[in-house]
Amino acid sequence: QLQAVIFDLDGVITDSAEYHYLAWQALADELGIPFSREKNERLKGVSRMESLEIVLEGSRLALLPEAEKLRLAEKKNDHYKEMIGRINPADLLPGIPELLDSLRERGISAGLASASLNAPLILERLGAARWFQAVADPAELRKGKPDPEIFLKAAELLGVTPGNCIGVEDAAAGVVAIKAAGMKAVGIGSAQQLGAADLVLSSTSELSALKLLELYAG
Ligand code: G16
Ligand code: MG
Repeated sequence: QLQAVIFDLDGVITDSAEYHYLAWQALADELGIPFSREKNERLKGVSRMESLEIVLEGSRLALLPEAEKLRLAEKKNDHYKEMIGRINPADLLPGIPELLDSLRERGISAGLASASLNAPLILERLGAARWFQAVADPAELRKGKPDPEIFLKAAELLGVTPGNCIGVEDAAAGVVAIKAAGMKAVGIGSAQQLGAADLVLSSTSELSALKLLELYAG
């Protein structure tokens, strides 16, 4: 029986990716290093410090001492936090409130598996914290996606068996993490990028509790 659905945040619950992009672009401009939307694609689902490494890749700044890198990451995060301070319930992606209500009515738990240290703040701003029975804390984990650790942690916090869960992700590394956790995976985006998922939907508006139950049963 389907016990829980475990969600990624950025790109699935809300589009905070745009703010991440703007904050990284501003930092890159300030440092005088090239950055683009294309390069930004590689940052999706990736931790803050790993993202910085990708941003600095190919530049001399990649050789900066760790303390300087931490300072740059903090600068990006301050700017990012300033922008996400404006997030509100209207920023929930289409179909998500209906899906979370419907899961709750059916007694199916919801968990969050986001690589973002800002996830609890964003859930509060969205008015979405009430829907989630568990939020995995990425600060406590050793490995990021594509490692399954964060999805397994969310299942553990919910007290459910991974095999009785479905994970929902917008990033290829996230889909790999879900499958490695032994869960069924739903990808939100293009089938070309998320081919490893058991079901790919082009938008969150296509998600429904019925579709998830069908996927689980099939
Ligand atoms: C999100 C984003 C990533 C971001 C990461 C860390 O992950 O997709 O781009 O780098 O969180 O965010 P922060 O700097 O806020 O800790 P997810 O897993 O929700 O897609
Ligand atoms: Mg994501």
